[in-house]
Amino acid sequence: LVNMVINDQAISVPAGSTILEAAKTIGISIPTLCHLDLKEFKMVNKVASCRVCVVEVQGRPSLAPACSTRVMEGMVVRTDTARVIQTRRMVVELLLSNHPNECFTCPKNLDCDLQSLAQRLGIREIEWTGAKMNYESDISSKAIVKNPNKCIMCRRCETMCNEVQTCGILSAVGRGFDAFVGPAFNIPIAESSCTYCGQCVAVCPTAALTEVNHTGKVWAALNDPDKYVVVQTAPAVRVAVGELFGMEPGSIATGKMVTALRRMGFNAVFDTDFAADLTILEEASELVHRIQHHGRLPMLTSCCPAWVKFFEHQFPDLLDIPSSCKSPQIMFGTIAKTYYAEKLGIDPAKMVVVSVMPCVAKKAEAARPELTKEEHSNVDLVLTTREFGLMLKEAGIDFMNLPESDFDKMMGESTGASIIFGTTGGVIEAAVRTAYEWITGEELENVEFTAMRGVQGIREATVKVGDLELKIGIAHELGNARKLLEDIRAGKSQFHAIEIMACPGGCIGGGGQPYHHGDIEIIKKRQEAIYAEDRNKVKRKSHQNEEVLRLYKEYLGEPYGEKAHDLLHTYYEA
Ligand code: HC1
Ligand code: SF4
Repeated sequence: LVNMVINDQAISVPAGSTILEAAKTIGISIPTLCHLDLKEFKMVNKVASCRVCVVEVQGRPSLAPACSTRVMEGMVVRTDTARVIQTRRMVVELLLSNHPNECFTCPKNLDCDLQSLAQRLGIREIEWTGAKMNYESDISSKAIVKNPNKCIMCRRCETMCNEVQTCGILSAVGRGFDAFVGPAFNIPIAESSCTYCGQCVAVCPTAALTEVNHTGKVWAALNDPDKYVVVQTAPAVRVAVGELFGMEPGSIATGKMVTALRRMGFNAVFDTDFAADLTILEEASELVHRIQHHGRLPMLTSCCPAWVKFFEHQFPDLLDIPSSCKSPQIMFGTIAKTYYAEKLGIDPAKMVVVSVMPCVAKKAEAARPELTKEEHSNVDLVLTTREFGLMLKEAGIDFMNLPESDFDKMMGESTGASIIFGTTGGVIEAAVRTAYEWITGEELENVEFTAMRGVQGIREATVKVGDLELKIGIAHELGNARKLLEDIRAGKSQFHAIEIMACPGGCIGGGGQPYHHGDIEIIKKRQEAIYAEDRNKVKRKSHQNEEVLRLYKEYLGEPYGEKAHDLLHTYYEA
């Protein structure tokens, strides 16, 4: 421990702590802007570029950034002197002098770290008139909008993209007042190797990076009497949407969410979890098939669209190892516009399928050419959890006081196995629950595979399935995925199956979720809620989903059979 004094209080803190961390232990919150520290997910932005967190350290002539200055024995720090406060204000005023004055219409209005900092520091006027940037927004992609004029060069997105995701898309472009972070040579995002994981969006403190907005198109569809509009909700949305309405992180809001969607006017409210169970029937079949017929191993899960983009861009020589299963989102769209449309006698061209997803890459996935056969796409519009919340506010729906209700029948049933898709490790755990029973012919009693759970970037588990020692690998964040893929490429991988999710914690930490503002506890609480919701279910194995079984009986035939292949499987391209 190191002994020191902050604002006259003597404290002892672990050696290696920063002044910022030390101050926090005694309830002193030093303002920050560029700083971001989600340590357990290895997401740490340490550039210390903004200088908002400066403090006075006795004996040092210049102010020190609290986020990157380590404590030392006998250090005496003040976080509240007139000089400190003046300097912080000046730093923020300079940033504001170079920032567009459009808070009213900004997508991050009331959710912007720069705006809240200006409020916290009580800034009411700006002394300088800075040069404003005047770039066009980059609207080239189906998922992410980049507005360089709002970039404050905090470099959070760059750290995320380059160090955590190892995608290397983002770096500084231009100089001085005109500098911003973007793809090299400022090429359009759509022409880069961006995976659309959206983690840059998740950590951008301003609206320099946001999602493509589908809310207007969804309202238009809901108000079009010729359209039959169905909605599906992803597993991770129900454990996060409540945060937008003041519920504690980790609250489960499934029933209210369903009622809210019905009140918005959707003709049918369905669950992506239904399609996740369907995915497991296909994916577990594929895994068993590959194991029993000496197929290509390990098999990789394929439901995370950013991860799919990543291996297409970065590992084009390994395109035969991912599962050929479409993601649950896309399987849902396909089944809605075939089986469900036929059952109800609705012309699929008049059906609009909307998804509510924790993810921005799902917008790009829904627009992939090979998944948008014929004249209509399978999934037409994708809302993030945040956009869904905004629409509810716009409609004046009092989320907190809504009664709970259930999903509609035919594509609304789900098991616990499908719910755990929402956090990394859950997809493969769900697949093992089913594959175990299929391979051994015995009932699996304890369905919880705790070795597959947690927040570590790479996890391994071995499950005894009859005579087989089934070896499972799990990774979240693309940098960790890269390590597992490099092992495969080098012929060193021992796994039968690997689950990969691009975002920290999986979909619960997706780029379309309510902003976590750097609080890792929020992501962990969502994860606990996912496992709690699984335990709440009587049926916890995908092959127990009656609606899925009926779909096979009435329409698809056998899992992994011809019709299932035609409708539920896809291919990848470099
Ligand atoms: Fe996910 Fe999935 S779990 S990818 O993380 O396989 O987005 O929640 O909907 O498709 O089911 C996201 C979540 C989601 C799909 C499923
Ligand atoms: Fe990088 Fe992901 Fe952002 Fe694309 S979406 S720029 S891959 S962090």
